[in-house]
Amino acid sequence: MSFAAVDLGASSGRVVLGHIADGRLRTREVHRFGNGAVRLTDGLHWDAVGLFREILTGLRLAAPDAPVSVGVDSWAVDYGLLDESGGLLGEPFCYRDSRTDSAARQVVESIGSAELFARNGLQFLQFNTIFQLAAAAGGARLAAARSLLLMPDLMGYWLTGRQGAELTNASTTGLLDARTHEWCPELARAVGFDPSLLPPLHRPGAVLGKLLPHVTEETGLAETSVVAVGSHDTASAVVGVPARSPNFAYVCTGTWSLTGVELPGPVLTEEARAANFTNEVGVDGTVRFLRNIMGLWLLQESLRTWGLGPQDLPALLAEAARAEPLAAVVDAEDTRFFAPGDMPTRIAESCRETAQPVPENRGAVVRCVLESLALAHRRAIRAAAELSGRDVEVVHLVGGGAHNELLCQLTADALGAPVVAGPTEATAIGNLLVQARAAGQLGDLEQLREVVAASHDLAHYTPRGTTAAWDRAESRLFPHR
Ligand code: ADP
Ligand code: LRH
Repeated sequence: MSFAAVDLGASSGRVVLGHIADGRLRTREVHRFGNGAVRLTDGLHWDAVGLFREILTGLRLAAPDAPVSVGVDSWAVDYGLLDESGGLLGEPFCYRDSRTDSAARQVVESIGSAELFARNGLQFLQFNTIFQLAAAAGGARLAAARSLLLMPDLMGYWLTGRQGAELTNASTTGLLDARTHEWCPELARAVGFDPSLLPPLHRPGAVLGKLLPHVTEETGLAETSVVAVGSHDTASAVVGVPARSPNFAYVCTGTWSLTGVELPGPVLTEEARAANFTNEVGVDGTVRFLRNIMGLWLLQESLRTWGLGPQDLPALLAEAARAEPLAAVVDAEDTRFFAPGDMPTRIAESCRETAQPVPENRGAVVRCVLESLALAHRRAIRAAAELSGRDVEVVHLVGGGAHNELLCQLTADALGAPVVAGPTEATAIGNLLVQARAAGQLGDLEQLREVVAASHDLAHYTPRGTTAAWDRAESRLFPHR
């Protein structure tokens, strides 16, 4: 019995087939495509229709294996608005669009950051859906809208004709109650939109329906159902962490580094809010207590600035490996790095402001990025452990960044703790495993993770030397903390 995972990342998407055999998950990528935001006259957007076309192409390529189900996950927070006939009201905005710069602060000032955190448990990120909707309030599109679908739910709607909101991704909107896991209509009203736009919630594992006839015709898939997975990519990635004990931290590294621990319930303390931690809902009602760190976006945008592409990465990483260690580090949570643009220049500015040497060549810039990420991973993991009381014995680094041996090693060095890297496709794997379970093949999360551990070659990194140099770098960058 085979399953198809559609995993849409901010930098690339893929369609992956999988089936369980002898307690292992066998996977085969059938389609991969690039993704990125595009600037139109009114701001930064995603090409939602283009992404759907790629999904259809991927499903056509998957058709010979006749997957019994398809599950879709994507990055969080972004949405399409539909009118009363179900038509899309403009291309979805990308979360990096600058229209939320002021709207987010205004919402926090009017509701109060403590009150907001007490309700939705989320880290302040200016792009949370609630802030995007505050920026859209009063506009013609929101006025014409009859429903709001997050990206994977939008793709699910185009596949099945059914509208709904999957819980893990809904928890990233800022409109979900962190305790009851129900929508907060009063928060919707407070930012100026009708709560009836928010569709009914469903959990990972729910069957959404069969493919629409024209999708069947287009793809050749006849009996395939669409099944809800952890549709927030990070929720699926955390399912795909090959942990063998509860005492683990994770770093889901792709465009972002989502760094934290998995807990049975939210941490809604004032300390957690002040440390800018988020409580996102995971599969099986778990909580992903984590911080969003700027991630390999810093590297992606540096490459773009230099006119280079992913094919140039190996040579650059080799240069970075030879560069001087810990010459300069920047705060990888600094919002100056959030908008698309010239990262090497922003990095140089940050180094000057903190009285550190400016990286002089590309290898040194990449070294600075990777060391800054490693330091940010360490800070988030230590804070997560302290704020939640969870012991962390091992750090699992999953996602595209697990390909990056230098990043994995530096993370182990900074933390003085072992790092287990892989799988790189943890998100697609988590997506597939939740589908396999919905088909009756697997049990609890622990068992899902046993399958991941049994199915993938993992790389083990042990820390080199002491963390003294990292301690010095940290106090150089954060002298008052
Ligand atoms: P997202 O889902 O956010 O689009 P991914 O998990 O696909 O991100 O990770 C993409 C990142 O992984 C790239 O930006 C790159 O830095 C890193 N990566 C991918 N392949 C390699 C590789 N072979 N070597 C080093 N890094 C890699
Ligand atoms: C990672 C991710 C992350 C969100 C961001 C918008 O792809 O889903 O968890 O915060 O995108």
